[in-house]
Amino acid sequence: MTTSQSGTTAAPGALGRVTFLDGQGELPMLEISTPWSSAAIYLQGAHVTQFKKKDEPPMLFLSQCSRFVEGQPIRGGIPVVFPWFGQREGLGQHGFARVKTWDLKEVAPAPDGSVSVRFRLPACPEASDFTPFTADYLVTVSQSLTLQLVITNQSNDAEFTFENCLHSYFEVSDITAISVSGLNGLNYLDKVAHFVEQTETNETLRIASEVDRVYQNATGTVEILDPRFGRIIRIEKHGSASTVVWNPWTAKSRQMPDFGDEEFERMICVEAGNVASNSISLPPGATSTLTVKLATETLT
Ligand code: TA6
Repeated sequence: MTTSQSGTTAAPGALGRVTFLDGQGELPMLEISTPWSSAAIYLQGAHVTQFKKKDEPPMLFLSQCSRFVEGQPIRGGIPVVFPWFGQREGLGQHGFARVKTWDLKEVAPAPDGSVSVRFRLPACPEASDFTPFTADYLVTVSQSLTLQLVITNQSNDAEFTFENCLHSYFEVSDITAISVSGLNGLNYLDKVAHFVEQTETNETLRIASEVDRVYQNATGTVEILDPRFGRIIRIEKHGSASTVVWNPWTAKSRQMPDFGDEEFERMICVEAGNVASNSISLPPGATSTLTVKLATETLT
């Protein structure tokens, strides 16, 4: 690690600042501030729980009912889903990476005011069922938020097959007032309709009921248009062939103990990753990088 463990740390002359704290539930976290924005990251799950540009509403949604308990997922922000997505028999949902406490390897405030931090998933018993791998996660906070999940197959002779997903929860003014563009023409697995495969025919997607869709072979940029907040959230990605869109709506919200009954009204998940038929098979020694850039701009 290249900076001290406590107090406020910044490279001399740099404008970015990193503060190490005990967050909710006394879980260790980092608060980052830059000339343009602020962010919060918990070591558990290397979980970005907030990114906010100055003079804008938060970009990420974080549930008021979230647990902050060691070994349990945080509800909201950006869970790192790896090495599997969804249910896996006998194992938990969405992999173990989101509930492990990641090692903080580097904190790098840059002269231009941005701040990058790098985490590594530590060795853990759950990983021993998989081909040996390393997982690094680089988070860069500036005018936008850039996330890079870097998986390397450390085996000399075996493939490593996995799924990954940056399960971003976005804050919106009103779920019925927003629309999502960039999905038209794509095929998706509809989890609300028993995984039946459908084709997106809408130019922009509007949400008026539970939506849980895995868009396949979806490599393009997606935008959330939010007229009441007067902003666009742009999700730009590389190394990702799947986009997942989720809003639990009323009944599912009530089933989730760590999510408020009405909170579905002001969130939407638009997630970038490689899941289902887009899972990744990495040859021995190879590396795969999933990069997601989240940015906002004014909607006029
Ligand atoms: O990405 C959408 C999804 O897979 C949904 O099916 C939904 O249940 C959600 O993730 C949340 O999963 P979680 O395990 O965090 O409750």
